[in-house]
Amino acid sequence: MSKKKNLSEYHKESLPSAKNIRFGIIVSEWNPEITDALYKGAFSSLLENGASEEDIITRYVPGSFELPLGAKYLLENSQLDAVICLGCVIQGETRHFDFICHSVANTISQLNIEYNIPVVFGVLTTDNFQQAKERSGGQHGNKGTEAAVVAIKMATLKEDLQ
Ligand code: DLZ
Repeated sequence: MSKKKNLSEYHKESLPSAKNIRFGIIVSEWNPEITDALYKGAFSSLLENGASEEDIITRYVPGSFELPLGAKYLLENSQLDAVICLGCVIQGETRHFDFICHSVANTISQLNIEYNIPVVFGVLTTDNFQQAKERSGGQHGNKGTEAAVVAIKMATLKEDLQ
């Protein structure tokens, strides 16, 4: 379906400025080649849209399963307007995949409501390493970039309505 589509394209002109928005980024160390690329995509997209480096705090966790708790620590100890969770879970032949994906997605979803702050699900859940490569700076774009765009949009939406 999305064979040739770059899923990360967005209209920069219509995106609100990220200036003065404070971001947390939590990065999983599992599949580091992929999560490093996701991080670069997210970080550079925030800067390109007006965020400053001093307003971005980055922390690492061992695996995607730990992303929600890492995000919670950030939310409780830093004044943030949005948190981006970056990870990569590859299906392989283990049932870990289902357990980890469901747990991470559900718990990140809960954090959004519990803290009333956008916590973005920037986690690749792919069948294999190649698919992950294509979505972390390859032909299908970079999910880190998509997560940054979502964080900017949601933080701005909240600010607009307050
Ligand atoms: C154990 C595990 C496995 C099998 N696969 C992945 C993966 O593809 N991506 C990922 O981010 N983490 C994986 N992990 C590690 C778990 O996320 C977690 O760190 C451990 O189960 C310890 O809680």
